Amino acid sequence: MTNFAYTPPTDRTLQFPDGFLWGAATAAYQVEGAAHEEGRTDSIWDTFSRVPGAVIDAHNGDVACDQYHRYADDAKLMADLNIKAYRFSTSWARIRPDGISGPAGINTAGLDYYSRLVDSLLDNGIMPWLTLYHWDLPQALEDNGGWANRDTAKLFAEYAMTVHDALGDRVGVWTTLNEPWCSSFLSYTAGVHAPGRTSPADGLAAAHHLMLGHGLAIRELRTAAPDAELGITLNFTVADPVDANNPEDIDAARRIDAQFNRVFADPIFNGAYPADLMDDLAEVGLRDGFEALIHDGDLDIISTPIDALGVNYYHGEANSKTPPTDVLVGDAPVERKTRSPYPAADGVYVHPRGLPVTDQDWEIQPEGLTRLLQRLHAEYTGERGVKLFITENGCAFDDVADANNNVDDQNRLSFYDVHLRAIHEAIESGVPVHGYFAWSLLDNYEWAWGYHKRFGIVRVDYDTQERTVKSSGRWYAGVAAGNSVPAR
Ligand code: IFM
Repeated sequence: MTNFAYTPPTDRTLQFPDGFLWGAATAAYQVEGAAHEEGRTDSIWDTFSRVPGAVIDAHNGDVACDQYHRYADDAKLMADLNIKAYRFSTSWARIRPDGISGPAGINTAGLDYYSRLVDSLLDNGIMPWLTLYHWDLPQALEDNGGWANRDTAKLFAEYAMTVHDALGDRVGVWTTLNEPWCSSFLSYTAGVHAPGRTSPADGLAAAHHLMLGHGLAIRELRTAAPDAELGITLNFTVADPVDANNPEDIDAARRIDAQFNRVFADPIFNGAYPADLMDDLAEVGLRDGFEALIHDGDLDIISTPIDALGVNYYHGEANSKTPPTDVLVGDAPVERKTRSPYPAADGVYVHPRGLPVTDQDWEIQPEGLTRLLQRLHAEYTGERGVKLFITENGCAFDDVADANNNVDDQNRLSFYDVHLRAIHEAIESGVPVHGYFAWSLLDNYEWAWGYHKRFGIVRVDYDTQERTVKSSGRWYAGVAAGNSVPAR
C-alpha cells in the first residue's frame, strides 16, 4: 500500500452548509458490463480495448461491475452509506446503438434499463444525477469521423433529447459532458484513450465539436425542461510555474492553463476561445484550421447559460520549460506510442514537487482545490450565479484486502479528509460549493489502466462481484450523515 503520510488537521470538526449534497459517482462503461446485451453495440472503448497494447492486460468493460444486473442492490448499498445523489452516465451505444438519426435509431431496451435504475434510486431516496456522455461514443459514429466530424455534435443533441424524453419526468439534473479535455485531447491527440488517434488537429476539432454538442443539447434541454438543472463537468488542473519569477516557467504554466482549463471554460462562460490559446495555435500552424471549424453562431450556442458547473479535481502540476531530473509517470500507463495531449505545449514539462502521490503517481495537492474553487467563483461562476459542485475527487491506492475482502484504506480516507477540508476552506472564504461526489462508489474499469487501479469506497471482488464497504466508505457514510468532516 502506498504510504500517504499526509497529516491532516485533527482538532476541528468541519460543518458543511445546510443542504450540501453528498454523492458518489461512476460512469457507464466503467461499471455496467452487459456490453453486448439487449441491443447495445460497440462503443469506441469496446473497440479500443481490443487494440493490442492499448489497455493493460487487454482488460475491457464486458462485465465490469455488472451494475446492469445489480443496480437495485447498488442503490440499496448507496442508501446504507447515506449517499444522497448518484452521478451515473448513460451509454449512447445502448440507447442509439447505430448512430442513426430519427425514431428508428432508438433502442427501447436500453432506455428501459436506465428507467429501472432511476426508479431504484428514487425508491431509495437517492437523487439521480445524469451525465449524457462519459467518453463512450458509439463505434458507428467514430467510423463516420467521430468527434472530429461536426455532425456528431448534432447527433449528440438528438441523443440527449431521446434520453430526456424517457427520463425527464424523474431526473432533474442533466450534465452534458464529462471531462471534454479527456474525450478530445487525450483521445484524439495523445492517443491514450479511445479512439486512440494521435492528431493535434483532430483533438482540436473534437474539442470544438464537443463544445458545440454541449451547447446544442443545453438549448434543447432548456426548451423542454425550463426548471431542470443543466450543466457540464470539466476536469481542471492547477498549473503553477516551477519558479514564479522565471518568465519561461510562467509561460509554461500559462500554456497548460490555456490548453487544459480555459479552452473549455472560456467558450462556455465567455463565448470566446482564449486569445493566448489562439496565438499558441498560430505558432504551430494550427490556428487557421481551428478557426475554420468555428462557424458563425457556434460560440453563442456554446455559451448558452448553464445552471451548474461540475468540477473534477485530482491534482495540480508544477510546469517549466526546463526538463525535470525526476519524472512523474502520470497519464501514460501503456507502452503504446503516444504524444503530448497538448496541441501547442511542446517543451513544457511537469516537475514533481516532493508531495505524496497516489498509486498512479498523481500528486496529492488539496490546497490546489481551494485555489481552483476560489478562481472559478471569481472568474466564471460567481457573477453568473452558476452553482459549483465537485463532481469527482478521489484516488487510486493499492488496496490490501483481508480474507473477507475488508480493506482498511486509511490512505484513501486521509485523501478524502484533506480534500474535503480544502473545499470547506474555499466555502469559508466565500465560495458557495453545493455538493461533492466521491470518485468512485465502486472499484471499476480505470480506462487504459484496466482493473489495475482501484478508486472505490466500496471494494469489488471481480471474481464474485461481491461488494465490501472499505474503511473510507464507512467514514464517508458518517460524513454524509453528519454533514460534517469529523476531527481526527
Ligand atoms: O475514472 C476516471 C473517470 O472516468 C473520469 N475522471 C477521472 C477518473 C479517475 O481517473
